[in-house]
Amino acid sequence: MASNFTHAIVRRPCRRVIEGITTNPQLGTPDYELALRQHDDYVGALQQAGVEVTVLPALDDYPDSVFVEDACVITPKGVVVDIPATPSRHDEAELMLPTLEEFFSADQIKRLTDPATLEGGDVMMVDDTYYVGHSRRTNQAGFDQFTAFLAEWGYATVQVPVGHILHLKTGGTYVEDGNLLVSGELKTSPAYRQGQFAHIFEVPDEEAYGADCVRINDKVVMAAGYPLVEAQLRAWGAVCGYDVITVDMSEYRKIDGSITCLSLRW
Ligand code: CIR
Repeated sequence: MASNFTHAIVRRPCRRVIEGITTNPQLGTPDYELALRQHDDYVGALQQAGVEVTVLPALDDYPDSVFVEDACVITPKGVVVDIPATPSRHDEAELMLPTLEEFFSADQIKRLTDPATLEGGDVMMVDDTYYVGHSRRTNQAGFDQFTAFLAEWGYATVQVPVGHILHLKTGGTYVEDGNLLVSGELKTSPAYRQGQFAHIFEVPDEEAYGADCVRINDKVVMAAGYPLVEAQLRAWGAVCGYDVITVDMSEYRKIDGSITCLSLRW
């Protein structure tokens, strides 16, 4: 089932993006001006994929707020507002609410409650099934509450243990048509092996960052500089009818952000 996305939400990086949380300090500090230009290119890629992009203003007090994906999960039937696990990011979900209310009615917006934590980077949509990482950022209560909300909309969930990587989608993404990219520890995940995937591409470790991509209509947007991932995506795309767009993500990679993190899509 190919996606039919019409909208996306992004948020401009704030100056304090250079203070974003990172597990990769050896990559250095992001260059703010370059991060802005890369954000422009990312928005351009979304527009090329045919979605109308709402660009929210920067939030100066929230270094990681450019990663809007973690604030909520948008499904075709409604939205679940997340509770980010990290204190510095906790309020980002609440701050997204007024924008969500412009697009969704009150009965389409569900809210997780304490003690749940869940971040959108841990949620991967596979048609009507949502794979949810059980990670440092998404706890059992988050999974349970999310599952109950999605059941009301007719969707299933599958919990996937996540060890040392940040989020589920850090370790690979579904690009539709049965095609899954998977990297690192998730290569051996039973949840994926028993899942509904016709083709699984095991991303070599040196290209692990490239495993987080996003399919939007007849495009897949991926980070530039991962030729093996790109070749696989182009091979699938030749069969499935999509093109690949590459975007330089160097400044976001420095603070653990990847392609999917920078937008909400529906
Ligand atoms: C964080 O640690 O929360 C941010 N520096 C990176 C968030 C990346 N978001 C995502 O993968 N969905």
